[in-house]
Amino acid sequence: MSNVQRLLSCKGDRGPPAVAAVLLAAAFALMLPGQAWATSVFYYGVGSSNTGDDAWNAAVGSFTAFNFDAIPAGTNLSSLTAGSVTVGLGLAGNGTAGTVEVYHSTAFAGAGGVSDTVYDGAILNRSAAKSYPRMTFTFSSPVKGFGAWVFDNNAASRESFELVVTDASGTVTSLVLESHPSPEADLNHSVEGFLGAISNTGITSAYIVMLDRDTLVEPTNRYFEVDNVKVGPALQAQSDPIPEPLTAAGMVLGIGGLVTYVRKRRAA
Ligand SMILES: [Ca+2]
Ligand SMILES: [Ca+2]
Ligand SMILES: [Ca+2]
Repeated sequence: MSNVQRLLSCKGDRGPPAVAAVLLAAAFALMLPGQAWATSVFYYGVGSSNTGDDAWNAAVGSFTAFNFDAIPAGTNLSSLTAGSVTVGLGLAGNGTAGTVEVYHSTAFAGAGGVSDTVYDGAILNRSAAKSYPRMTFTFSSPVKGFGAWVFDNNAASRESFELVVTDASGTVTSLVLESHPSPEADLNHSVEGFLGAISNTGITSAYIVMLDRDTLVEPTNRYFEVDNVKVGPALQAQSDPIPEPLTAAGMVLGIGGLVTYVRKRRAA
C-alpha cells in the first residue's frame, strides 16, 4: 500500500484510532527522506557510444547544447545562457573554488576525440594552474535535464567519473562511468563517455566528479575535460508534483480527520 493509499484509506473517520492513524501517516509523509522520492533518471554512454546521449536527447525533448569550439583557449568561463536559464559554472573539491577554463586540444580532434562527444574546444577543470576534482553546474531555474561528455585526460593514471544531481527530491549519484574494462587499459586518455540525468521535479544543480579508479578518492592533481554540455528546458516550480503536494495532502487529511472526530463527539 502506498502512502497515498494509506492516507486515503483513513479518510472515512471511525473515531480516535483512525484519527491517530491519519496523523501518524501525515507525520510519516513529513519525515520521509528526500531520496525516497527522487525522480532523477540517469543516462550513460560508455566511450564514444552515442546510445546514452541519444536516449537523453529523446527523453528531454528540447535542450541547448554548448560545444565551446568558438571560444578562445584560455578563456575563464563562469556562466552559460541556455534560453531563460543561466548556468553557473565552477570548480570545487580542492580549496578555494575556481572557474572553468576553455581548452582546445588536438587530442580531441585526433585519436581520442569524436565529433559531438569531446572535440576541439572543451572546458577544463583548471583554474590558476590548479586542478579541481569537481566541475559544478548551477541553474537559475530548475531544469528538466542535464548532460555532458567527459574526457579522461590522464595517460599515466586511472580515473573514472560520476554525475551528482540535486533536484526538488534530493541529491542522487550516477553509477561510476569508466570506458576501459581493464585497469591497465585505463592508463590512457580518451573519451570516457556521456553522463546525463532527467528529473521531473527539476534539477537545481549538478556536478561531474573525477575519482581515482583504484581508491575512489577525488584526486587534486589530475585533469579532465567536459564538452557538449546539454541543458534541458526550465520547469515551473508549481509543476513539481512530488513530494510537497503529497505532504500537503497528508496534512489536509489529518486536519480533516480531526474535524470529523470533534463533530461526532459534539453530536453524541
Ligand atoms: Ca567542443
Ligand atoms: Ca586515465
Ligand atoms: Ca578512465
